[in-house]
Amino acid sequence: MDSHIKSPPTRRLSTGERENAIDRTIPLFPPAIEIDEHNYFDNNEPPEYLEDMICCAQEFVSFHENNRVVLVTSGGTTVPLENQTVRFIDNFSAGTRGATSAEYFLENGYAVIFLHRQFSLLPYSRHYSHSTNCFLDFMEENDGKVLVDPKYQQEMLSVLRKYQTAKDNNLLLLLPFTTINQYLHTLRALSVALQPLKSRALFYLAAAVSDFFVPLHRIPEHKIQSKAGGNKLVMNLDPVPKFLNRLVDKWAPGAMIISFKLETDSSILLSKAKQALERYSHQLVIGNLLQTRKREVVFVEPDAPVLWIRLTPEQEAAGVDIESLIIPAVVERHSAWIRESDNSV
Ligand code: PAZ
Repeated sequence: MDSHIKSPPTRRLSTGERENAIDRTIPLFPPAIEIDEHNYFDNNEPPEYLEDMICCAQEFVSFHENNRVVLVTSGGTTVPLENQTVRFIDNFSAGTRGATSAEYFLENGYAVIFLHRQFSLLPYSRHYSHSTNCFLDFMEENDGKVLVDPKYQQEMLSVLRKYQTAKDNNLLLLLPFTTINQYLHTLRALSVALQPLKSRALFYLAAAVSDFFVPLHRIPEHKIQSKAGGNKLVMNLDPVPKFLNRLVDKWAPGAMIISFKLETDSSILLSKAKQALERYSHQLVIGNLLQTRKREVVFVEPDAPVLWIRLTPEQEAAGVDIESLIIPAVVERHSAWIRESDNSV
């Protein structure tokens, strides 16, 4: 063999074969430090509406100054490829986990700030929205009037009452995001707004947040044009800084923080969840697999054995939400967190 011919690189790069289409050997990004925070937030402008959102959040927090407040993040962030956005990168999350969890937090006496992807599922209305649950299928015409079909009356009445209680008591604040940049600016601002609540603030970070993005200075203003000859579009994405440790140490000191870890490969779920806990030193990572997320999750927390929470086949068949098991377990831990914080003052 000619000694000048180099052997092929061992790193798996895109070769056109399905299993090699994406290089997954990306090293772990280090957690963000102060300079990363400045770089990101100084160079990626806040959304225009941010000040209004902060005012709403501050009012909500003052109204609930003696209550527990949970910030639930829900749905997926987008990565725009153009400033006047026609195309963007998205992910699968519909917001089911977040919207369902918010309902159980409300049932457990929490006030909820629901930071969600615009047009994703919302607490209560999720029961009657989108293509699988179209609200029109729950209605019937009777003597020229539109009524709820009697077979859905009881269930809808129960959802309606909970929804109205949340509204009448100012227990639910809905704040939308679409892009990763809007999400990060809003998360940081809300964390600061929640600081007065100290340990009574809970962060339940269920949103599916992009790992890569196009920084503002590289986003083209207008729609990317395809040229004759079918040239390829090559994307150059930067890693999104890992701000969870900034949230834990600087943005929300004293609050209890729960993150989610999603994987598709069951053999790495636990190790990735443990790694996240070690790196960010927060209180709980809830691991879940894409394929089984509606029926099982795993709690990974410091100084405790891992805890699997699973629906039984009977519960699954009866349509029980796994969040009805997750949230009481979270509330128990948050109560302990508040007690410990009170004792250490
Ligand atoms: O929105 P959904 O109910 O379809 O999915 C929820 C989820 C899988 C996005 C959530 O449980 C989760 O794991 N969020 C964190 C995702 C991540 O690791 O970035």
